[in-house]
Amino acid sequence: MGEGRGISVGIRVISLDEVDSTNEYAKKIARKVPEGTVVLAKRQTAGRGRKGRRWESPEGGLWMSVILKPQRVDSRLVFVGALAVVDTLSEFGLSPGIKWPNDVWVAGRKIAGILTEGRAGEYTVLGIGLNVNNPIPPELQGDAVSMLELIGTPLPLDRVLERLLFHLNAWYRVFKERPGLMMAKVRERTFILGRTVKIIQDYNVLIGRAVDVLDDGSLLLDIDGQLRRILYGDVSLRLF
Ligand code: BTX
Repeated sequence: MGEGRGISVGIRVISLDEVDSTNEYAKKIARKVPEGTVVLAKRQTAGRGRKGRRWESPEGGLWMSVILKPQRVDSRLVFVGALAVVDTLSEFGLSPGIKWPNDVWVAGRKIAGILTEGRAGEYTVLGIGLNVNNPIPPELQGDAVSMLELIGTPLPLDRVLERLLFHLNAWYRVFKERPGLMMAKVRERTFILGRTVKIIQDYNVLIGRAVDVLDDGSLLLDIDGQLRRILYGDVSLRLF
């Protein structure tokens, strides 16, 4: 497994005009390509979020998947993507925050989503969707936003990609060498802490105050004075 220090996200970029989902494509080739290979598409016809939800991916956005081969499967890899997006957006003058566990928001609206999928001991595909210059469909207006809408002018997609790859490299390295440091940054950037949230866990609905993100990536919720750990991966979170 590639655990060397020389691993570089974006060492190879496969650029496609159209694909169903870059995550699906990446999963098909993951075993045959080196760690750090990126699959990029101008548009996705069946972009996916969690639990089979649809991810709108018209031309103009950044739709990509990174193939990683960490020693162990680790749900915290989602934060490598979230922090890289946060740092990229900050460089463009925006003030993003992480909506635990896998979205990035700016000004109360979702600008990016991260979807990790993988096969234990073999690979993890880190999928990132970032609204850059793409239009936001009418049904998502009010909930979703693009960099274009916030900045007021279209951005060169290759420049955004270059900064995102830079930050993905940096955070992947921190994840491997100092995961505690990465989690400290996640905590600092998670804007839901201190707020009352609603967690939907299969048939269970929990309402409580988000207290902390623990080092294992789980969310600590205060429900009427009782602390409960919520594991990543099986929840939807709503803000009040
Ligand atoms: P999620 O399940 O947290 O979010 C999906 C929800 O987000 C949808 O139900 C919809 O309400 C909303 N949504 C859909 N499209 C957009 C959009 N363009 N911008 C903002 N909100 C939207 C989040 O899942 C994870 C998404 C990962 C997407 C990447 S793109 C590259 C890779 N390939 C792939 O198929 N998925 C990933």
